[in-house]
Amino acid sequence: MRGADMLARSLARAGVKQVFSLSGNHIMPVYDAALDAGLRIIHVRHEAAAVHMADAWGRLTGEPGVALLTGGPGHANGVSALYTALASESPLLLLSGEAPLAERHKGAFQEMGQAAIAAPLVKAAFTAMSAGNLPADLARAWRQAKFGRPGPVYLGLPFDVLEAKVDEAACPLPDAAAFAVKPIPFGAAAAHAVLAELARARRPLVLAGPAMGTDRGRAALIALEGATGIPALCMESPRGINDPSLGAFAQVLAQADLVVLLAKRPDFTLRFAQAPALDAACRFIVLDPDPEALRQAGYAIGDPARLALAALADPFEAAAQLAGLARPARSAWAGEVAAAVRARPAAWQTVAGKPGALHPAELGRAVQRHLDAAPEAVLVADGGEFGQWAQACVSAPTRIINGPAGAIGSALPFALAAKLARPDASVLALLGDGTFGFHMAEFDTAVRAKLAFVAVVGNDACWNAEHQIQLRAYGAARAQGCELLPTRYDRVAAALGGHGEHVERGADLPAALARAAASGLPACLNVPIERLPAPAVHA
Ligand SMILES: Cc1ncc(C[n+]2csc(CCOP(=O)(O)OP(=O)(O)O)c2C)c(N)n1
Repeated sequence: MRGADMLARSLARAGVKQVFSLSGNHIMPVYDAALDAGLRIIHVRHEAAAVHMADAWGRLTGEPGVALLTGGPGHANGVSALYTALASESPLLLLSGEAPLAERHKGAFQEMGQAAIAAPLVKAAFTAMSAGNLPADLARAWRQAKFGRPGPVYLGLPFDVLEAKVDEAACPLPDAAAFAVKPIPFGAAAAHAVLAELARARRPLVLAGPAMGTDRGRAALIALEGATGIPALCMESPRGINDPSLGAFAQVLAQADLVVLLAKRPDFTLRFAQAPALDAACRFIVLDPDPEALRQAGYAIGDPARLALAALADPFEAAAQLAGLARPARSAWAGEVAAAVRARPAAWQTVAGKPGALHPAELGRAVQRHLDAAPEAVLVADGGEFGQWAQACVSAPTRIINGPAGAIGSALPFALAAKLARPDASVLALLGDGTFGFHMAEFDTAVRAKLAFVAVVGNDACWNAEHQIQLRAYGAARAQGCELLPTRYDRVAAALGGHGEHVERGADLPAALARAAASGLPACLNVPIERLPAPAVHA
């Protein structure tokens, strides 16, 4: 058996059903081995899309998504997407072919320091050195991706390692236990210490990091909030405390006197835990699975008197233990926080755009009604100002956004992987026109893979987020370079075999959304919108 067969069979043992891939010389043995191992290949049109798809798969299933890329430039193309997965704490395996070990340092075709290139953007990066060890290498990478704070892991696959023959009897495939991780336990004593601090606080908050932005994480936070009466929120937006989907959260945050950071870094998203975003006297309990993150939290918080408690903890274990031991309490504070998070300007319920250009809130209203009628929905939101409007106006039980990385462009690959992970769900992506351009060729992948979703492009013919910066910082007379054309992105989707419609009136949106969903194809609604700054929901 070849190393490639050992790898493909080990992937199947881990429960992997498909790999997101773009072919290339170095990895063709794995394509061949995938036939016998029963692995489906979702063949994409750009390597970064494969990594974004693996990212979405990880967020939706909790198990690492697998991207399989070719060596050199193929690998390099995919690397940028690792940053989004790392910041969103998404379990992912990047497997890239590499030049043969035997040709290293001799000028091999596409020889590149691939592990070194990936290293800053992953939890671990290493290269397989023997075919016999491939199953163990894969299991190790898998466990690393899932353990503690999840994230991407890189495993390099030199061509001669994939082609080398091994004696199967001498190298057994990993069993299920090899892929399992044990969470860091959170004992009753630690939980009681946290609960005692919480009982003394008047305006406590629990803030969770991006790893709890998943369905499982949101359910854990709802259970924790229900058991303790303490508001528990997930922060996963690059806009941090001004996350538009958290309404006027920044106002209540400034009043908190104790914040439990549940695998949530007190980083730029939380203004480094300093005043005025947080009260100068606010204290913190830091529970984090990563010793380095604990150290950084202490450094950011600064004054040791503000650090009530810090402990190594798995956030899910801690949430469950705290919920199990808490005595329920109700407070006006919880109601105030909930009202702040729900707060949206009343005008958004009725506002309409100009002829030929919808107001983003008008678009959001129609999309929300469409999603509310779907039995199961996954919302993807991405882009600049329109992405912020989308997140402020539209919600769904399951949501994927670009996350703290703040990198635009992942929406279409996310939507495609979401349909694969949730075949029965209505998958709807809201994205800006600039954002659409990054991975529009993935409509072709979606058509070939028979993955239907609806993408709604808020088209303001502009890289508006940057245009708005120009207007604010330099004035309208010096705004240059951020214009786009009013391109018919619906026609792009249709040309690639999908369903496309151009919708200029709010009244036409419900029927267009229904037709797009009923088409059974990957669909794009191109909707001209007004060029507005991101919403201010703090009123
Ligand atoms: C990968 C990446 N490149 C560039 C940026 C900078 N950026 C943020 S928003 C934005 C404009 C996005 O335009 P569009 O998707 O059309 O949304 P709009 O702001 O127009 O609503 C740009 C260029 C980024 N965040 N990520």
